[in-house]
Amino acid sequence: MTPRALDSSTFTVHPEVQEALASGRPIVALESTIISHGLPKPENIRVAGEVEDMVRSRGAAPATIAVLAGRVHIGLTSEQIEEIATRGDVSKASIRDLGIVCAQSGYAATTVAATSHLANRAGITIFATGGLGGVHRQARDSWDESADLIALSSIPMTVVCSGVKSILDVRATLERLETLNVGVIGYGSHQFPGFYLTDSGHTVDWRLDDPESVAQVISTRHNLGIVSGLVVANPLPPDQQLDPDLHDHVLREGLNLARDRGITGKAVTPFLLDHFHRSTHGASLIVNANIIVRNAELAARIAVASSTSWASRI
Ligand code: PSU
Ligand code: MN
Repeated sequence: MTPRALDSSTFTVHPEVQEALASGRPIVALESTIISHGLPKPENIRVAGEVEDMVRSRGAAPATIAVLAGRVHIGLTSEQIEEIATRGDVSKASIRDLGIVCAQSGYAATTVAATSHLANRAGITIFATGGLGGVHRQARDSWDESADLIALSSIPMTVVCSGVKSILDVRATLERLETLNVGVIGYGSHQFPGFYLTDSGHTVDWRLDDPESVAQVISTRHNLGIVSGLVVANPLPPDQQLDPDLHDHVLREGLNLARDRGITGKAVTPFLLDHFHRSTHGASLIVNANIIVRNAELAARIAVASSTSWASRI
């Protein structure tokens, strides 16, 4: 599935990922913005490691993606994960930033959009994260809509996530996903998850209940020549979600603070996530970490089911 050979002056593929690509073994791409900008230190290093361990324990190779000293790394060593988690000069890169960061030998963590682009470039088709970017509240005035959405309209990536962060306008985001031809599947539920919360209050048309069914949809989309992405929305079990009252209170507070302090653009998401982590005294952090690890587990199971069904056809 590799579109064209990767240019070795730009890309470094970790040996574990290289071996998996060569032998058709399952791989799960992982983004790095959640490490550098989404989670506080030092928990970010721990969570990034747990996520990779989970992927391996389910039989797939983890490929955390980031830009280090101008090179795109598909798969990181634990030292490189630590670098992304701790350096002060790691920028948050969407697709449009990649060319600049690489040409200037910079360091960047990749968003869902940039990770999807790079994973696809490397021939990886399944990706796990916490929450997708989306349409921000008041987007009618600010025009703030994540490039994640438009990226997924033209990249055939399956993204396992727990919906979009509750800080966003969920209804508008679902509308945009429809407009942009991005498939949305509820995993084990017709309710679209609300990231920290099990249920965003919005429903989705399609529900699948096991990794094999998702793998079948992925291969059928491929046969149909559909080149847009597929979102697999994986809700937390209700007993693992953040307390909904606490959530609503902290969210209102955070949105007001962001407005009062004039926080805009790509700083909005990290600001609100940080506010959540501080104001819930770490409760949201535990939930956030759990979300990412669970999504990595499901993505690995889908990747394994996909490679098994491909193999059985040869
Ligand atoms: N969801 C999280 N934490 C994050 C992000 C999403 O729970 O850090 C990151 C992802 O990398 C996503 C990006 O792609 O935020 C979206 O940012 P923006 O809204 O600026 O496009
Ligand atoms: Mn934005």
